[in-house]
Amino acid sequence: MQYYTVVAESYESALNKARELYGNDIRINSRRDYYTRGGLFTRREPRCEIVCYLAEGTGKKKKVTDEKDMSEFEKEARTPNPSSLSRSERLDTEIYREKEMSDAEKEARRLLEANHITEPLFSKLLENLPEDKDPRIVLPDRIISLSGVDYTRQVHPKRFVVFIGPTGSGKTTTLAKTAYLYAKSGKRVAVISLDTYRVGAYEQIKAFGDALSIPVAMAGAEDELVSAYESFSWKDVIFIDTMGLSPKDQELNLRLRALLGVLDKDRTDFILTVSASMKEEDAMEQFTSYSEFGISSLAVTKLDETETIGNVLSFSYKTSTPIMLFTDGQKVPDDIKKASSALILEYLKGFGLDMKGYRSQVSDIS
Ligand SMILES: Nc1nc2c(ncn2[C@@H]2O[C@H](COP(=O)(O)OP(=O)(O)O)[C@@H](O)[C@H]2O)c(=O)[nH]1
Ligand SMILES: [Mg+2]
Repeated sequence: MQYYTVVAESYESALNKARELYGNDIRINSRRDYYTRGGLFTRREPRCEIVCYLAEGTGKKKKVTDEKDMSEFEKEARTPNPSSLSRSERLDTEIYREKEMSDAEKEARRLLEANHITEPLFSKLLENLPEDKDPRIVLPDRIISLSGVDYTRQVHPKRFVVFIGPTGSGKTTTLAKTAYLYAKSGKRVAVISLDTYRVGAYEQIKAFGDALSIPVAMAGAEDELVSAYESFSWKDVIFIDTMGLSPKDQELNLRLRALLGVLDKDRTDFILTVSASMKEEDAMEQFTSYSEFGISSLAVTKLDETETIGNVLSFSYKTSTPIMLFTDGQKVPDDIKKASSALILEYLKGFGLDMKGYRSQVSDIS
């Protein structure tokens, strides 16, 4: 008689797997429950091994359907007695084991999920993962090498820096913080706001400008934009605030496109502001609707409202758009940081950067 061995996480899943592989006429000869050995990164896990055979020619061949009560099936399956299995029959056993994931990969997946890292970055980070190395050491390195940080624009912004993105994502606040960051580093900066439509928009940007001693001009039409930036001809960088595209107001969108069309593309950077707590589908939708402008980099806002930044890193990777800035609060001009590898590492959760946990693991081995 041909015997089959199936190993799975529980008796039920082993039985289901056996039925899936060998059909519903399978009978169970023996069952063994045990735990896997715990590893450096993993807990012990339950396993159930069943040895089964096909009830052929017994005359009792009976179809067992999925609906049939499991315990009845098991009772019936307990013939013949497990001890009657001879040594040669055991050797004849065909062994099926679900492909076991290495401890390192399991831990790596757990870490990536806990940090909300999504595809395609998720799979990329797991590619050829070494089984004998701690994923908490391997992964941060990989995350950093796959994360795009826009160091160039941080230091050498183009003449026009336009902030685009949905209403409420933090464009105006982030623009004011960024303008101040450059002013502090010795650049001569000015602000032009194209948001002449929203109530209170002028007051908001003017208040920031006054508080930070940065000149602010408003421009609602192309000629006004041209004369505004000409009046700032002696400035190094001109930051341009926009009102965001509206899914409902096509006329407004046309006007924004016409206004931005005035700027010399080669001398303009378009920064898309996305809030860190935004859902990935929404961020993708925004990215697509603004893609015609040629998005240069991302300003990720409201980091203070999220626990992890995996979604942001995944979005940046998926859209091949580097991150330039992070903001983590409403305070202008303080709550802004230039993106960097060090900052990304700081926001990763549960890696070897949790030094206390890491040290105790190390002392366990030595
Ligand atoms: N918690 C938090 N709030 C922010 C941050 N950046 C902006 N905000 C707030 O988000 C709201 C919308 O910001 P605003 O700059 O007017 O967005 P805009 O419509 O895109 O110009 C304001 O209440 C800001 O104070 C941030 O980093 N953290
Ligand atoms: Mg605004």
